[in-house]
Amino acid sequence: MSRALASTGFWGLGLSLGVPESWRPSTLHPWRRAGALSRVRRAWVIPPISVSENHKRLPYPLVQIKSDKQPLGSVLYSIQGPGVDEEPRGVFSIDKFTGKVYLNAMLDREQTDRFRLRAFALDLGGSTLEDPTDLEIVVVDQNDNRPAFVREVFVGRVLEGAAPGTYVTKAEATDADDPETDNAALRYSILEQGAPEVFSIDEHTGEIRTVQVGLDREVVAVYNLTLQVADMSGDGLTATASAIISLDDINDNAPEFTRDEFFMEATEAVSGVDVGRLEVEDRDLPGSPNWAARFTILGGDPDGQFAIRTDPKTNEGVLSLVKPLDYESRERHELQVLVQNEAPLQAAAPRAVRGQARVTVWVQDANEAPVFPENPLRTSLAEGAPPGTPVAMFSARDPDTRQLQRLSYSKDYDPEDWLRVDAATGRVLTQRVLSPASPFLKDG
Ligand SMILES: [Ca+2]
Ligand SMILES: [Ca+2]
Ligand SMILES: [Ca+2]
Ligand SMILES: [Ca+2]
Repeated sequence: MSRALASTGFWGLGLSLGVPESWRPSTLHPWRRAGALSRVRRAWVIPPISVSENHKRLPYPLVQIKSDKQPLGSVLYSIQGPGVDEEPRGVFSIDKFTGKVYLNAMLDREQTDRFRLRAFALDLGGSTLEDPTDLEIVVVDQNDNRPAFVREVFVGRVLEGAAPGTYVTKAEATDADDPETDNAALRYSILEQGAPEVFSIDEHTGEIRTVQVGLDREVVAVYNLTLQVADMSGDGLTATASAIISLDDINDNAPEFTRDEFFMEATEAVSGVDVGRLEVEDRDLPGSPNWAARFTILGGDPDGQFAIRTDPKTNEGVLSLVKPLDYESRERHELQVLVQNEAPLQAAAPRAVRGQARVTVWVQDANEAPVFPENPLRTSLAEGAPPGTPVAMFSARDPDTRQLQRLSYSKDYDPEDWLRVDAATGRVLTQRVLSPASPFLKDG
């Protein structure tokens, strides 16, 4: 508050604030040197009058101007300009008899940092005693503005494994105070980040960079930093913001099978069916090419009977049959299977322990029961038909086509022993005259 505000060269005009009421303003002779200098340059040589913003004791005497022509008679002083009779009106006034200039309102440097007034000296008759002269009033800054970050959250991204010193993002703050002074001299710092220190900030530029080697997304994917900015070159008013820094994934983890060996069973003689699933793990970003598995059958499938596709949801390998297996020619298949990512693995990534697995597929011998295409078979017969009348012809099918099997037919339930079945052909004949009164006939 009570900083020395200005001392103005050869005029010896010194103003300070916070002094007692009895303080008398310095006297300024704005016209005294006028004659010695050219008219054009005259305004330049009158030193500015400095006054601090936020001055609360009002009215406050700023300066007293005097004309050397006063001995010739009474002088009437007046001022004009923005701050007097132009907006903002009434900030300054002058005692027309004494020439004392008063400040009447609290100043805000951030709104108006200087006032240019015109000063007049007239005789009592209203005639000009002196040429109008300029009075410049400079508003001196106080640190009355806290620095402010331009946003609450700064977002940054950096590849995991990036070299120390890699640029991540830039924090930025403003301060409404005078940029020429310490009041707006900002310094950035990181208040909080997880230990150990992972990021640094340039205190002058706000640039955030990596510090550590071996940033690993699979350990910490997102960092949340608390940033601070302080004026007065770091010792003044402060403000805080966050920086959220995400590590972008690289493919630094090889996919691995969860087991060294998988066992499955597959039915022979079918194709286009799934046999089983191969579970894998990959620590990289799920759903990304760094995570997605690709399977290769390295050996054990000389006839190309197997294929492996990836389940995009689970990343499992789905083993399927593209050509039918044959139990009789091979009961067991042993496949050597490799898993890799869609994206190439980083050269520095550790080698996979279970990058390969053995898959044992046991072939199931298929011997399915024959089936009747029409079951039950309904038929009708004339009443009193003689024995030997054909009733129906059953024809069953055996899906077990790869095995030589003979079908034979026989009857199972015939309480009144009416029918006879030809075991080889499946033909059914009557062997007695059917009685319509029999409780075993339906609908007569
Ligand atoms: Ca400030
Ligand atoms: Ca200020
Ligand atoms: Ca990976
Ligand atoms: Ca990774």
